[in-house]
Amino acid sequence: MSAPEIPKTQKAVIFETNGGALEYKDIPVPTPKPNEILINVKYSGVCHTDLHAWKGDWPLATKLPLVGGHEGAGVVVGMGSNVRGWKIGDYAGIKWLNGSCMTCEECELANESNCPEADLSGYTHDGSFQQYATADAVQAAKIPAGTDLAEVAPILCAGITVYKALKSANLRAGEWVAISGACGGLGSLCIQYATAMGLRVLGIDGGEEKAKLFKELGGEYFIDFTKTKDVVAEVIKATNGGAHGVINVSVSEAAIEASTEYCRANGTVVLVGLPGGAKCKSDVFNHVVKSIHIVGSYVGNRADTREALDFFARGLVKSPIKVVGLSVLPEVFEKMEKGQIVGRYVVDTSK
Ligand code: 8ID
Ligand code: ZN
Ligand code: ZN
Repeated sequence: MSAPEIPKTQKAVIFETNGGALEYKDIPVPTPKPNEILINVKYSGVCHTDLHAWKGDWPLATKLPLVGGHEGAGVVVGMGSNVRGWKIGDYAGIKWLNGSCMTCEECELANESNCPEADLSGYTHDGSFQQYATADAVQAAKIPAGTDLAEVAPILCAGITVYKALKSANLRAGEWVAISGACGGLGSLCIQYATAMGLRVLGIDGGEEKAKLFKELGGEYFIDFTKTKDVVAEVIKATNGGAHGVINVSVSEAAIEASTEYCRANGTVVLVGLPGGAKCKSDVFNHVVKSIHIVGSYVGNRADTREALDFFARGLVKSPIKVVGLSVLPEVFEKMEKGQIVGRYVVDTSK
């Protein structure tokens, strides 16, 4: 394929300060560094992390001004001189981990997301809320030709993250996994990966619409936290003794604490959601006597990416998406802040 014409400017959503105006406007198209590919982003998922980044919720500074977004799916339109393994026209994905040093101990062990020099899309590196974005050629995700780019977008963060989190829970087929925040972006994919792995899925989230989505995606037992008085007791009853594993994808400190109480003896609580300033409180007596494990899980590596995409390609996982224009990103953030997103919103960068 001949090199496509690349414009000088493009549409993007950009902010100058954390919590400041989200401006939809024309900005220059970036030039790829020698190690980078240039991707014409067609669609980008909107992850709750993008909202945290904009608000400045975490003890890690964002680049400013910043173009957010890290679930970008598009087409390779350019590349730097050192790039190997990509050609113009390939489908490529922008992930949270844009690039890493590849020489430190964590990179050597394939824990690239834990690299002290990790470069993060939509955080320290302009991300996918623009029509053209750059990505390190080593870390960019390979997306098979013919894939629906809107539907694959959420796999690039939400899918990879929950797939890795489920692996971190060390569960066996037939065991119970509880998903706290089951019907948001990460949760709605987690239900399906868990089901595909042969696990029994209990979901906790709030509202009728989420209860409906939970059943549609194959979940077995739903608890509405806005209506249930004692979530801990109900999980223990429904799972006959507690969930063998818990995936915490809600943005709630209280929900994380509760998960340490309804986790079964010798089970694993996986921390994924990142409520600003939160602490994981676990009663020491309960923790010891039940010998529970509490582990953190942070996106996934290149193998997790390939495997998570493979579940999607085989039709085992579908993205429950709603597609809207990039220009209405502020409205998506507003809904997300209120916990009103059912499944995942994906922005179309052409609108
Ligand atoms: O690698 C990682 N660890 C990683 C990767 C990607 C995202 C971590 N995250 C983090 C995000 O930064 C965010 O903090 O995971 C969290 C969830 O991201 P998301 O799935 O993109 O958010 P969402 O779509 O808003 O879904 C959150 C769900 O939690 C429910 C909400 O109703 C919503 O459906 N929820 C809340 I808020 N409080 C709850 C509670 N107390 C709850 N569900 C049950 N109990
Ligand atoms: Zn994300
Ligand atoms: Zn490194």
